[in-house]
Amino acid sequence: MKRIVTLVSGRGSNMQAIHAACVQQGWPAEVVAVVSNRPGAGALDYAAQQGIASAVVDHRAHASREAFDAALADVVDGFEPDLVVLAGFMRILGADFVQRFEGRMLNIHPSLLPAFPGLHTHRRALEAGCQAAGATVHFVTPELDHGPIVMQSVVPVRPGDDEHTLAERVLATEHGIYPLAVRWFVEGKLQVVEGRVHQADGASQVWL
Ligand code: NHR
Ligand code: GAR
Repeated sequence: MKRIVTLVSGRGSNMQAIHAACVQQGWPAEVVAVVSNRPGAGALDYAAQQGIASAVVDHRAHASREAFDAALADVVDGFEPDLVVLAGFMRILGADFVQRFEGRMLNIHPSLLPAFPGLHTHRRALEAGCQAAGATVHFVTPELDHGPIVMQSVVPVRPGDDEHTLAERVLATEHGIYPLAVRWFVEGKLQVVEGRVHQADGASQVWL
């Protein structure tokens, strides 16, 4: 069984989608922990309800980014993960943290990368006049939102959209693509060649 540790900061709907798919579809994997940098994160309530171990590493309790990263890495390592899944995790991780888990850490970012890395993606996509938006599952590398792309979803931008309506439309697709990407990882079906991700069965890596 592959051990999945999820890192969250908020409600954790992506973490829940992954946990539910893992249980319902009988993956050779288990979500062993939910780790949050925010004590009040809704994701922690879900973990408690489901009997998933959880931990809080509050970034405000650490004097520097390096100290936070080191504490977080120790907690995550303690759960002996085969895969670390960032699911709405909102702290930038330093190179030391990333290198400790490189090749076994995924993130979902709510834009069509390489467009709009960083924060406020939906607002920036609307301001740019984009006609399409989406989400990207990628391997985490030290450079923010720049790792090899596992899968993307595409949705239309509709007249009258604001960042909330667009975020909601994109989020619904995140709950489709993130569990699929994690399933591929735990089934050993992802291979990274020259910075590009191949799916062993030739399954489509875009959700339209
Ligand atoms: N770390 C690395 N090294 N590489 C990535 O690809 C990462 C990462 C850490 C988080 C998720 C993320 C995203 O998908 C992620 C990807 C937070 C920020 C940010 O600016 C940016 C990107 C992402 C998450 N955070 C502020 C900070 O100073 C704090 C914001 C807040 O607390 O609300 O860390 O886009
Ligand atoms: C998701 O839309 C995710 O893509 C995004 O935050 C939301 C978290 O929702 N992530 C980022 O913006 C990372 N910077 P969730 O907590 O319900 O999964």
